[in-house]
Amino acid sequence: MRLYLINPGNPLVNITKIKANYWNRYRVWKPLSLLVLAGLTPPAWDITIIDENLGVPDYQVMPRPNLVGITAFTSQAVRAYKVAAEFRSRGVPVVMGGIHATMCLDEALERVDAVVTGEAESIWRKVLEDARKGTLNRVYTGTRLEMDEVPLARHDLLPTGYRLGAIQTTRGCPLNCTFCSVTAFNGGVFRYRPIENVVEEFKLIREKHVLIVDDNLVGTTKDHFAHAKDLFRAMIQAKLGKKWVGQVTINMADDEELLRLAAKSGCAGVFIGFESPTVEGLMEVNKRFNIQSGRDFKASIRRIQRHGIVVAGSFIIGLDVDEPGIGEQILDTANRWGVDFLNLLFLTPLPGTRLWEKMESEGRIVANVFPEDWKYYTLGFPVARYKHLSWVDIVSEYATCLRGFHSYPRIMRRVVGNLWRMHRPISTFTSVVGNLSKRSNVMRLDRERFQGFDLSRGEAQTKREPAEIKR
Ligand code: B12
Ligand code: SF4
Repeated sequence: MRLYLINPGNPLVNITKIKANYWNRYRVWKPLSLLVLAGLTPPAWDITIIDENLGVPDYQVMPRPNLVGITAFTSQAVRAYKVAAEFRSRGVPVVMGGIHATMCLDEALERVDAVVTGEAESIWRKVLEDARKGTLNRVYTGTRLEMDEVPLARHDLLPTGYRLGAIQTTRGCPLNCTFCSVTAFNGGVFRYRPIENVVEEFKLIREKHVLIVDDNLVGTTKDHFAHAKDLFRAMIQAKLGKKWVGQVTINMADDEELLRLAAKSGCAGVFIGFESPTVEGLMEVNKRFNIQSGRDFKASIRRIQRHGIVVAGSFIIGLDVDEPGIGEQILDTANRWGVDFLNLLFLTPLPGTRLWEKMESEGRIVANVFPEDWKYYTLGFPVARYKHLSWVDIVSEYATCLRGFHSYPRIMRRVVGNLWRMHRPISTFTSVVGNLSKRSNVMRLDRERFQGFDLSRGEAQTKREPAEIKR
C-alpha cells in the first residue's frame, strides 16, 4: 500500500522562495505534522513525504498511490485543494487534516474524500484501515490524547534540504489570545511529552539546528518553569550537541537558572510575541499576560541576550486601537527594547479564532472570496477592514516600520550591540544573516510581495485619504 503525505506550497509566502534569496533557506522548516503522521503509520504502508516548499514534483509521472494525505494551514488551502483535485481525478482517495480542514470542515469536505479534524493520534490508524478496505468515512474526529501517545516522528523520511529540524515537546496554551487558534485546536492546558521521548527523538534529528515548535516552551507558572528546567537538564545530560530556537513568553527573563539551563542545552534564540506596544492593544487581543506592571522590557530582553540567546520580537499591526503612526511606534518600541529581529504581522482573522467571529459579525472581512482568497491569509497581507487605517495606509505603516528596522545603520547598530553583549561570534553571525535576509525581503515589499493583491479592494474603508506607500 502506497501513501503520499503532502505539504502544499503557497507561492505568496516568501519564505518558500528559497531560490530567490539564499538566506531564505534558513526560514524553511520541516512539516512536522507529516513526520508525526508517518510515525503513526503501520509498516505495511510505503510512505513518501512531499514538501512542495522544496519544489513541486510532477505527480503524473510518480507511481500511483493508494491514498494521499494532505496537511494545510489556511494559507495553503487553495494549493491543497488543487493537489487534491489532481489525485482525485485519477481516482486516488484524498484525506485532509490539520488546522484549516478542522476549522473549515464543510469547505474541505466539498474538495476531498475525507477530513480528519483535530489531532490525529487517536484516529489515523483507523483512517488507514478504512482506506485499505475501501470504506473511508467522510469525517474522522481526532481527540486530544496525552502526549506519551505521540510517536517518534519519522525524521528519516525528509533527510535533506533543510537547515533546521523540528520537534514538539508540549501542546496547548492557556493564554487564548483572540487572534490565535492554538487554544481552540490544542486546548487550554499544557500537555507535556515525556522528557525521555523528547530526548530520544532529538537524537533522530540529523540537522544541527532545531526548531522546537511548542507555542510556549517555558510556560507561565513556576510548575511550567520546573518542567522546562527538567527538560533542559535532560538535554544537557544527553549531550545532544544541538542548537535550538523556540517560542517563549517574556517571563523567561525572570529566572536566571532557567536562562542558564536553556543556554547550556543549546538555546540560540527565542521568539516572543509582544503583539502591541500599548496596553490598550494588549487588552484588545487578550494578551493580558504581557501587561505586567513594573516589567522593564528592555532590561528583560537584555537578561535573555546576556546568555547568548537572540530575541526575535513579534508585533501585530492593524488592531482597532492602532492609528496612523503605528508603524513608527512599533519601530521605536522594537529599537528601544533592543530586539535582534522584528516580525511584523497584519492583524488577520484566521478561521476558528475569536477574532474571526468578531470581524465576521461586523462585516469586516474584505478578502472574502473563498477558498481563493485564503492564499492571502499568511499574515503578510491586510485582509480585513481596519478601524483607523485603509489598506494603502496600513501597508504604508507596515513598510515604514520594517524598512526603518532593516536600514543598514540600524542593522549595524544591532550587530555591534549583539557582539558587545554576547561575545559569541555565532550569535552575531545569526544576527547578520537574519537581518540581511529579512532586509532583502522587506525591500521588495511593494514591487513583488503585494503584486496581484489589489489594495484598492480595501479602500473606501475609512474616510481619510489614503497615503502613498513610502519608499
Ligand atoms: C511550526 C509552525 C510554523 C512553521 C511551519 C513548519 C511547517 N512547515 O509545518 C513556520 C514558522 C514556517 C510557520 C509559518 C506560518 N505559520 Co505557523 N505554526 C507553527 C506551529 C507553532 C507548530 C506547527 C507544528 O509543527 N505542530 C506540530 C504538529 C505535530 O501538529 P499539527 O501541525 O497540528 O499536526 C497535527 C494535527 O493538526 C493533525 N494533522 C495535521 N496535518 C494533517 C494531515 C492529515 C492528512 C491528517 C490526517 C492529520 C493532520 O495531525 C497532527 C498530529 O496530531 C503552529 C501552532 C501549533 N501549535 O500547531 C503554528 C500555526 C500552524 N501557524 C500559523 C500561521 C498563521 C502561520 C503563517 C501563516 C503565519 C506566520 N507568519 O506565522 C505562516 C505560513 C506558513 C505557510 N506555509 O503558509 C497558525 C495557523 C492558523 C491557520 N488557520 O492557518 C498556527 C496554528 C498558529 C496560530 N497562531 O494560530 N508556522
Ligand atoms: S498567541 Fe501564543 S500565547 Fe497567545 S494563545 Fe496563541 S500560542 Fe498562546
